[in-house]
Amino acid sequence: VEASIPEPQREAWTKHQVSGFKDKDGFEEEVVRHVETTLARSMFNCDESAAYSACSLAFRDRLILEWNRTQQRQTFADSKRVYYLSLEFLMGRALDNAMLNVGQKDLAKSGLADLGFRIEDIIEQEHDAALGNGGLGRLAACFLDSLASLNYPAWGYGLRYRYGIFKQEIIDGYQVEVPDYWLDFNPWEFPRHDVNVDVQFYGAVHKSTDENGKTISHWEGGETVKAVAYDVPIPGYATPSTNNLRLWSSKAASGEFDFQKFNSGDYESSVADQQRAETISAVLYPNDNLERGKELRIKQQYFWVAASLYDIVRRFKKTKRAWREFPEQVAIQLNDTHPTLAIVELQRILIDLEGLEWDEAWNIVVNTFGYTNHTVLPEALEKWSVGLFQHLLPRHLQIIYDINLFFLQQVERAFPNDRDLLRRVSIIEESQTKMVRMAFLAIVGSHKVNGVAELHSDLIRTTIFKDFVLIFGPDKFTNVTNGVTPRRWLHQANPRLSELIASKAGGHEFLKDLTLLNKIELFVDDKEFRKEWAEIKYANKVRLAKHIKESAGVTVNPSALFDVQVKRIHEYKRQQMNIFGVIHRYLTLKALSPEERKKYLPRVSIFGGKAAPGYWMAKQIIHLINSVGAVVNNDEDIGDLLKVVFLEDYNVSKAEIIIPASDISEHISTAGTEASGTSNMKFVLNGGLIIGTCDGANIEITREIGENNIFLFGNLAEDVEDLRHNHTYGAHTVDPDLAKVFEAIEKGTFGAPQDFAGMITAVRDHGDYYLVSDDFHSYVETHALVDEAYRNQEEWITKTITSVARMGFFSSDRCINEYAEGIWNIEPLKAEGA
Ligand code: NBG
Repeated sequence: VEASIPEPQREAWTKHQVSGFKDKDGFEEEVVRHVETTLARSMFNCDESAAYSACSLAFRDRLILEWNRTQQRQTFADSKRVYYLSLEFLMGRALDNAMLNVGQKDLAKSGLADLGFRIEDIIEQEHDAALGNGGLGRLAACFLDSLASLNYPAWGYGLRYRYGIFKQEIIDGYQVEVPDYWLDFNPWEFPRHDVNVDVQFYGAVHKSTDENGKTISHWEGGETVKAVAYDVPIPGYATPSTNNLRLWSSKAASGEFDFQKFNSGDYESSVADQQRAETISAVLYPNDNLERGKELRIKQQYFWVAASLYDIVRRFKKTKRAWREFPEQVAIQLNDTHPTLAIVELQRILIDLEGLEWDEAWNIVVNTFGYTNHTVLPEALEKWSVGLFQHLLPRHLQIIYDINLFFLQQVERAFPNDRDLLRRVSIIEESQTKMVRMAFLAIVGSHKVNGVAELHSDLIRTTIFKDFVLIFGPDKFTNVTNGVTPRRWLHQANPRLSELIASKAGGHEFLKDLTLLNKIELFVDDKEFRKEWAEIKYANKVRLAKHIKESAGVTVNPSALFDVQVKRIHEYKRQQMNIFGVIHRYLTLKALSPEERKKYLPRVSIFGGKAAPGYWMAKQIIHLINSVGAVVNNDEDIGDLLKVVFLEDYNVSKAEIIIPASDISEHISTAGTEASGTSNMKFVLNGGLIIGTCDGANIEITREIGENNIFLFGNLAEDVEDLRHNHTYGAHTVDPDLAKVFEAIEKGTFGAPQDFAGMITAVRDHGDYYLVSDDFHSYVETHALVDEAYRNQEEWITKTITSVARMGFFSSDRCINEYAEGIWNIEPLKAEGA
């Protein structure tokens, strides 16, 4: 049915065209209207949560109008679009961001005040949208903000998990996981029940021959699940452009339930089909940098990829262009290997459904896709068993075999008789159980492959993907160093600092062009500026201290040095080294006379982060941190000199409080393991210094801000392999200071020693894979330098101002422009007024 309104009736539509609220009065009117109609409440029962809902709905209505216009503009311009496929989008809260991006926060603040509410309390009501684990998911969220802010025609595609990342509770010092049922009320999504796609699983492949004698494959039978679209508007900053994030939710294809079964009295199993289908999008896998090879996970991947590609292809087909123009209209970016099946699915659509020849189709596919690698950790590289594929996606397995065959033939032609090379690069790993290597498939099926920081991109070129550089040449491999959005991570999280910068950098332009931050370096000696700079940091620390008191029950002194490590708990990120360092400090303090002790700089060690529920060692680390806190925080000899805090349930909205309050933050991964890190950028951008290893983006941060403004320590990536070799085959002795720390733990200073035995034996007896002992001495020494530097407050302030001034490079806007130019070949589409 043609859904477009015929010309004669359009007049009525134009006459009644909806527009968003124009001023404070209009805003208030919208809020009251939503309270009284949408929420069916009144001024007699409007609590903060209802006010939040109504306020969000008022903004959502505004966004949706801009969003409609943006989509119409993009369709009309018919220019190339980019599709960002990510299994994770760690969005955090939306209301504050929406108000700031559309430039209406002040209006909303005074409107809400008129209605009897404080805007801060209203913002606080919102539940984080936590559809991601850590850096990878948050990067996707920053990218969406930049794509919209820079007016790129772009869509995000993901899954609408019913349960996002679990909520973490700390009970008796242990992590306890609680489900995050975030969809109870979510004003930011639009269900599109009319936009749905049937996705097929299992079944079998049959061949037939057409009139020209060509073989055609038909994938038939099996099970069908329905994907329903939910759209989330993504507002750009200071532009009307509002992009779309489309999240798919799974439903039984047969409708609510099977009436046949129901009528025959089999109610339970009639509902079971429904529930089984809904399981696909039910829960986010809570692993960061780890893949488990579970069947439900690959079902999620195919479900999401198939629905997204169907949508993308449908949109392209409306333009009636020839297939060969597909890569001129469509760029698809694979956020890690999770969406790699999209490569196979597009090839399948083109050859099986659209009747293209293999080579023409493959050419289109390769020119469409780009692949971003986010890790070199072997346990995080996806591999799926051939048997599982055969069962779940039989036609895709055949296509993968063909892709591999043609690829290996190409390799054989270029490097004749190098059988070991063929074995090494084969997409199919010929192991005991044959496996499909998803990263290799992603490389072969994309025209560009990028890492996320210089060191990381060098590492993938010289280690895990070395053979592919030889085969495809170096140009296919590139680097795009990560970035963060200054809108959320400066303007929203640290409004006072943002205003102070604006007052010296010529207004808020720096939020659109972060290189303008360099203007504040001129004021590094300006007394007033410095004073206010320091006051803002202090106020942010007071705010965090209040949060620490409320959530962890620990009183901390805002004048102490705040030392922060917040990120997923992982052995490679080395929170264990941090807590060992804290214990070392504690033991040192205890050994001093009260007079000597007083000379020490007071410090608060703040930790936060979730452990994957099945990651035993990570949970042990959390337990040790809490156990050390319980002892140290109650030791009267120590008082304010050392406090140890574990902040429960670290997430995006808590990061917005924690990051602006940090003096020094820890980015201390074993060199060569952290692909980039992005919180390092956020901390420096907020006037905190960092202590870190020569790893990931730390290296480029150092280059930008100057090595006097960062505390680097530890072994270099190039030496890691030799060190590990020596641990195994040479004499491995534990650093003497670290040995004392182990001794204290084993004496029971922090509770039952057996609770922490795993952490100790990993270092002492099991090869110290993460080089904790090798780096410990320089880590402790560098912390002493931090203390010394912090004592000189004037110097410290100079360092922080200089660093912020030089952080312009790390905007996700720069990053997105690099992708647009070097990988996607797309142009922004400016709206009037943008
Ligand atoms: C993570 C890396 C981080 C990096 C983010 C974003 C994965 C697989 N990788 O170092 O560990 O900052 O990706 O690129 O989650």
